[in-house]
Amino acid sequence: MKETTYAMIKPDAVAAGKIGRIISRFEDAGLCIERLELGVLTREQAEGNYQEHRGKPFYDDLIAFITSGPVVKMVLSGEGAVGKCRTLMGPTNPAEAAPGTIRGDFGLITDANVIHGSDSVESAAREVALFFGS
Ligand code: IDP
Ligand code: MG
Repeated sequence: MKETTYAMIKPDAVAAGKIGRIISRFEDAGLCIERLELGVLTREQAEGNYQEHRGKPFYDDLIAFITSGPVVKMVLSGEGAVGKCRTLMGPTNPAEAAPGTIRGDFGLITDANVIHGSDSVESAAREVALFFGS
């Protein structure tokens, strides 16, 4: 089924100059880039994106990190786009991410793990609205 998802290149990967190579992974996999924007998240956007993690030990560091510099916000579409994007990303901890995944190739630690992607169709709709409006 054709789906829409939200993905975001995090400040570590933008600072490391990996934007083009990461976007290529999505394009090479056949996902269509519907929206694309570089910018620094507001605190409200960061908290909205990570509301499920509020109160966890890493939450304050996560909000500080994700607002620490520019990110690349993207809306991607295609067959099974939500799961496809997550597969291309690899697991949350880059140390456990296989070579060939974005986190496996460009990341080292969970705190700065290169890329965000919506985890469900419902999260995707919420995150697209949060960052691009509905
Ligand atoms: P995901 O990004 O793979 O969906 P989530 O569990 O939703 O992973 O966590 C959101 C983000 O919070 C992660 O991408 C990572 O940046 C950060 N994070 C998650 N767990 C930890 C942790 O145990 N320590 C530090 N940061 C974490
Ligand atoms: Mg998540």
